[in-house]
Amino acid sequence: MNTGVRLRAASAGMAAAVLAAGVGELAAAVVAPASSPFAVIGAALIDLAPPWAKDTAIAWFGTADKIALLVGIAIVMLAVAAGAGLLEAARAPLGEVVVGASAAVGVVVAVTRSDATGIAWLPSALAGLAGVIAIRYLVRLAVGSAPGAVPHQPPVDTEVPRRRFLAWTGAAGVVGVLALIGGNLARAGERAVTAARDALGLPAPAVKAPPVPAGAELDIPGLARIVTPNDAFYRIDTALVVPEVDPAGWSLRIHGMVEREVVISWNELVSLPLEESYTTLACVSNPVGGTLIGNAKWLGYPIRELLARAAPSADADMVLSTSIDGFSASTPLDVLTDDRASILAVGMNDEPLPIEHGFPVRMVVPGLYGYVSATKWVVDLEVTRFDRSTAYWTTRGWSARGPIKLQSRIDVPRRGQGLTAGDTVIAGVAWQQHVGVSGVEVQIDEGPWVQASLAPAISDDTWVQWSLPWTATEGSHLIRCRAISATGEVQTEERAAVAPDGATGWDERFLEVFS
Ligand SMILES: Nc1nc2c(c(=O)[nH]1)N[C@H]1C(S)=C(S)[C@@H](COP(=O)(O)O)O[C@H]1N2
Ligand SMILES: [Mo]
Repeated sequence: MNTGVRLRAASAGMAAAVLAAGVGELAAAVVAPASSPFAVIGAALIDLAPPWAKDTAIAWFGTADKIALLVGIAIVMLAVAAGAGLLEAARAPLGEVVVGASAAVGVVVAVTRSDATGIAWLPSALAGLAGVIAIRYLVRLAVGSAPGAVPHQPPVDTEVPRRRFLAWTGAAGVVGVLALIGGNLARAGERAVTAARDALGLPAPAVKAPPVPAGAELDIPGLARIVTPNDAFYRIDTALVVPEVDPAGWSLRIHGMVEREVVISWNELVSLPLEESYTTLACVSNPVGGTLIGNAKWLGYPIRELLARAAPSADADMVLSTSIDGFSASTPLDVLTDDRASILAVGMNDEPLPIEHGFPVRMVVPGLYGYVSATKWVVDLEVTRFDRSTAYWTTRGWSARGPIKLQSRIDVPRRGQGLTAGDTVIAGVAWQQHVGVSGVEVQIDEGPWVQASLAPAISDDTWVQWSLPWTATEGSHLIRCRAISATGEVQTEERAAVAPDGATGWDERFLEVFS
């Protein structure tokens, strides 16, 4: 094969793959969004990824980790497709076999997902069909022989077949891209759930949260707001395609080591006396100084009350909560039955839960990292024991229990903000949910620790803002902070990685102050 033929064969393979991906995405949009080939392959990769891969993905891409994964899958797919094109040109139908086998992997993964519907196989199967036909036809054009001829005959490299090749390959690519775009715009189910959410009024709370205390919001530019707006709230989950749960069809089953099983529907849940509470959620993958933390006013019903209906047996010590997409979390039973505001939440900052934050129902538990407590799109609570059952991240190297560690963060001054000498303010947030923070200290240029002033906290279940006036002098400076908990614990200097149970260490900023 000469270079021209090789290039065309590889392009033919890639065009066939783009067409196949488009067909798969479009089919999925109509019949089963969560079963699109990209969604299922991505979901399987997320599930198979070792713990360090999750760390690295979040460390590199933060909350854009999902886009990074999809781009990665696309690159690998194009590379495989180019190879399949070459293979098809050299020895048909080997390229078709590669495309067909890739689609078959998609089908198998799609039907084995926990949220698979009866037609979960269809998008990948149609994608495979389109891919096989396209690569067969396009590669034949690429090697310059007419369709129907044997492709590895000596190429007849003339102008007319080349034009025909370019036209067909271009068309396949363009149609594929349009189908990809169309499929993603036309997620029928996602639109239906959005409409269902828009149509819902938020039920009135029976117990309102006390107002945010005066002075809790320091209003310093650059400092995280005391209540995080929904659209700025961090999002972390394993769901490449957001689960679509219609409240009308939602129910939660409480079972396992209980006296009686309890099933509760959406209508029953929202007719119960709902309570408001402020709770700061934090991700175990939040590095020191990181932003995978947010504070909201939640509206929900105490899980304690629902568990009481089911009557857990005395030797149970854990509740395994499971989401519709198969994610699960292990929460100590006593944390769900003591007097804290562990709730099945339906509202977030006076709105129904945003779809990506768990609509229609999620768990919110003060004091524990999200991976062991904050199950979104929750549908099942199994009362069990830590020695009998294991949650999603526990099987991937994370700790079975995840109490939030004492932490503090410097928000301002920001590095590289172009600070000039003179009076300024150092400010940030500190937290140890359900324990509370009693103080924050700041150290400048390795000097003595100075007490910052602490704004009033909303409650022990939320973070708190702190600030310290500072007269900045020209030159480089190193600023550190550490929190002191309500029980007198001083935030440790010792650096720990996020895995297996949360980062520790002091947040620090190197700053350049200009004249
Ligand atoms: N269904 C489901 N719920 C989930 C997760 C998930 O992957 N799937 N991730 C958990 C983790 S690790 C965190 S930190 C919180 C984040 O909640 P948020 O996205 O609303 O901020 O959700 C938790 N609930
Ligand atoms: Mo998390």
